[in-house]
Amino acid sequence: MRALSPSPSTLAATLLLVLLLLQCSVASAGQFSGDSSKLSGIIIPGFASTQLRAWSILDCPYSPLDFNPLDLVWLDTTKLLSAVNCWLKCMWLDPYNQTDHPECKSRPDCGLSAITELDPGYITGPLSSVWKEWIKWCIEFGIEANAIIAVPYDWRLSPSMLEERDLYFHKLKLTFETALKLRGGPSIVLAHSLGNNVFRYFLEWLKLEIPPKHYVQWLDEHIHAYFAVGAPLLGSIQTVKSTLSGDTFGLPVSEGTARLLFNSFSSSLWMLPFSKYCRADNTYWKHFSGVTRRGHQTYHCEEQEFRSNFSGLATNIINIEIPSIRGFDAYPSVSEVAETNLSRMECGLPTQLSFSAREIADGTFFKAIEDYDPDSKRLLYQLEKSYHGDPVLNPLTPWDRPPIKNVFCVYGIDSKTEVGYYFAPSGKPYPDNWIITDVIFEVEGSLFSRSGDLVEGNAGAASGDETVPYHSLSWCKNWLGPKVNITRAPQSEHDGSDIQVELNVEHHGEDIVPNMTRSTRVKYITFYEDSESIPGRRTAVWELDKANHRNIVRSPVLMREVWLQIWHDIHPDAKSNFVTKAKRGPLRDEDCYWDYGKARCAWPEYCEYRYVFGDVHLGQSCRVKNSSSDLKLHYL
Ligand SMILES: *[C@@H]1O[C@H](CO)[C@@H](O)[C@H](O)[C@H]1NC(C)=O
Ligand SMILES: *[C@@H]1O[C@H](CO)[C@@H](O)[C@H](O)[C@H]1NC(C)=O
Ligand SMILES: *[C@@H]1O[C@H](CO)[C@@H](O)[C@H](O)[C@H]1NC(C)=O
Ligand SMILES: *[C@@H]1O[C@H](CO)[C@@H](O)[C@H](O)[C@H]1NC(C)=O
Ligand SMILES: *[C@@H]1O[C@H](CO)[C@@H](O)[C@H](O)[C@H]1NC(C)=O
Ligand SMILES: CC(=O)N[C@H]1CO[C@H](CO)[C@@H](O)[C@@H]1O
Repeated sequence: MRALSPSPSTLAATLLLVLLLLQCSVASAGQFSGDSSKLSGIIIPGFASTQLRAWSILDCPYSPLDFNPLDLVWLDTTKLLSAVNCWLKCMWLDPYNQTDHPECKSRPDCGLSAITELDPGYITGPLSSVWKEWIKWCIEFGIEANAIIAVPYDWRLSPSMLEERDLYFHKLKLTFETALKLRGGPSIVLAHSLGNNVFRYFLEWLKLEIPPKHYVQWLDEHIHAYFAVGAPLLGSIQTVKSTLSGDTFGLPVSEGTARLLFNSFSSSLWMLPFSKYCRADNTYWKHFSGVTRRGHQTYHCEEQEFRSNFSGLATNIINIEIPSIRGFDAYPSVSEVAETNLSRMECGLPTQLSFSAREIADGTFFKAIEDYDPDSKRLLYQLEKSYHGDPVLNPLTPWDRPPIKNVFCVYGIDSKTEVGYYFAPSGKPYPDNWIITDVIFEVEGSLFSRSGDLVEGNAGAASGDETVPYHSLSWCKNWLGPKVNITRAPQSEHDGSDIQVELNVEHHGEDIVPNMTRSTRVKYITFYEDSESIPGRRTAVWELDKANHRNIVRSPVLMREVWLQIWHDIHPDAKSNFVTKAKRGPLRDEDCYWDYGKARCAWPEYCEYRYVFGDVHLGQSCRVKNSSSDLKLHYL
């Protein structure tokens, strides 16, 4: 009933009023300040979060359903169920040159609906619409329709193919420029998951596109802040599972089919895990020194890579049993690896080999199983062509802080997350030729096997967000300077009584872990903030307890914090560097509820009882007070 209510929430109205007033404030030259009506929000969605539509006519012989132009391909579960072979033709790409199937092709949809309407009916969770809630917030806060821009992309493609086939990065640059021209102000980038890899590639591509001395100026003019949400900064371990044994993401297809499909996409390797101690050559400088790079990509590893065991991650990512030996020469490419246990191989026993993130990213692993797996050659081909040999950036290398004014890195922690796998031959033919015999999980700072046994390794201070491990998510703590202010506050509305602050914590290279207490019943959000190390620029890391990788973008806490931070940034009276954490009251009618114990609306300072025709229960009639715009000034 309330969703249908025609009157906008009071907060939206008051916020809009504030925004209109702000419009009149005079912006000082060159510096963006105080005019939210000029801001645009640009959303870069994650893997599999853009709709794909058919751009062909395909008759499906044994099914009543055909594919006609503009029919939904990703994701129409009815068609997937009734005509799986047709559907596969429309999804599949040639594993070498990434061309479409001769009978059917699909192209990404455009506009906001391309990322908000992903068939939420059949599948819940992973693939359903993650952005719908976000858009709802924007509307509730009075943001104009043309201020929110989605930049959907064909998530099946590698970055260079995105540009080659769709001119994606070219169009993305125009999107920023159009937003500036249309609304007169910079944009806020909100990227989720793989969207962060896309944005990173864009920043490198841009370096080659505009004159070097205008690069930072372009960024300052066009981008006010970058929110990196759930970024797999050192890759995602689950990619390895999808590559070797298939991951259906909840779709009604077999794992083998999922594997075939996933491995036909060149994007499948974009999120491979890599070592934080090894860096690929910087293509940018090569470009100017005139050295052409052909053939082998080189990684330069710090000594630490060889002194520590797991490339800085929790454990070896792959432990795989190689069927049996056909003589040492069968795979000379792994001589160093194989050398470690030659004696067992000569006896013809199955051999278990282990691979760290470095050995996966540099191709050693795929070479090692080349003789046992038909997909290896194709994957190696894509790895060398689309990643190691990419003319703009080899993305399988650690990312330094991007030169954007305000960078916010946001992720969930302390969920059970897969960090390593044991594979063995299954005895079945390709594509079902590997089975997972064990999985290593990280759980709140410890490693466990599937059977629950504790495992030795290099567990981080916390665990990941269910999809991406902690080491990969928290890499952005390296973007903070040597001194950091840390604040831990409850995620829910709070009055400031349970808030912990540590100012100017020093750290050098290693992970920063606050010396703070945690009540087991409270979910916290921990803020790491630095506004000092680079003059005029701010960096922050927000860790949300138990926030899940895919659902984090629709979590009310994230939306509230992003809104308050932006609200703070554009307010001419803002004095602190970051929005205060001292208190969090309800912001929307939905946040107000009935307190049965006290027989009144909770948060009386913010909420009042105001019945509106159509309310069904007490809580619904608790609404944010008209006067709450004054209260919002507390957040400056
Ligand atoms: C503010 O409150 C009054 C009654 O107290 C109500 O009539 C009015 O509609 C409210 N304003 C908004 C914008 O909701
Ligand atoms: C891509 O590969 C397929 C099959 O290998 C081939 O038929 C097609 O002509 C190739 N396309 C291009 C553009 O090279
Ligand atoms: C590396 O692994 C070896 C053997 O498993 C172990 O003895 C050694 O302590 C490990 N080194 C580090 C730095 O963890
Ligand atoms: C953590 O804080 C407590 C009290 O605030 C202090 O006694 C303890 O030494 C601190 N530990 C570290 C490692 O700083
Ligand atoms: C930490 O907070 C204090 C007080 O707000 C501020 O002066 C200082 O610059 C902050 N430190 C960093 C590293 O941002
Ligand atoms: C170098 C190495 O790890 N060699 C081992 C290979 O396997 C045999 C039998 O299990 C061990 O005795 C070796 O130490």
